[in-house]
Amino acid sequence: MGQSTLVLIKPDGLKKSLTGNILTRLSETKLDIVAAKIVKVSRELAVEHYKHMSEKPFFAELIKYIMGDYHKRKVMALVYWGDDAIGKVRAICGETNPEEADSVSIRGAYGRITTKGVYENVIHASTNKEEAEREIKLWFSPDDIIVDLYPAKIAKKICEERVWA
Ligand code: 3AN
Repeated sequence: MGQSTLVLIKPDGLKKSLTGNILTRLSETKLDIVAAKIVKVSRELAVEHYKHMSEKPFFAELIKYIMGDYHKRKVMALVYWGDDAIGKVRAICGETNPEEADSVSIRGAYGRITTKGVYENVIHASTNKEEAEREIKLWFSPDDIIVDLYPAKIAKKICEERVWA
């Protein structure tokens, strides 16, 4: 069964110039990339993405980390699609704790634990189908994705938007 999953190359991954290595590792899955963009993460987006962690003692640090306070103010967001996408991507990412992650996994090879105790683990990947849908809808609009993953509707825009001058 085809599945979609959100992948984020976090600010430490971009700062350490790991984008190429990470995308190469992920290409082993033979999944399709159906959306990709570079995002300057707002506090709102960061808090919404990690809302399930809001009670954790390291939450404030986690928000600073994903917003790029410690590295670069950018994240690369991608949607991968294909057979068992969630499991395949998470297997290559490795365990959440980079010290427990298999050393050949992305997190095992490139992650670290900061002196403040936050796992800087280079990459995020959705944990299950429900989280994948929530996260993809949070990070991408329907028109950013080259396939129709979820039902969408036409909304009349009443707000101003920037266009090329
Ligand atoms: P995963 O990203 O593997 O799904 P989550 O959702 O439990 O893991 O955690 C979200 C992020 O919070 C992790 N990627 C990591 O940066 C950080 N984190 C999780 N658990 C801890 C912990 N025990 N100590 C410090 N940071 C953590």
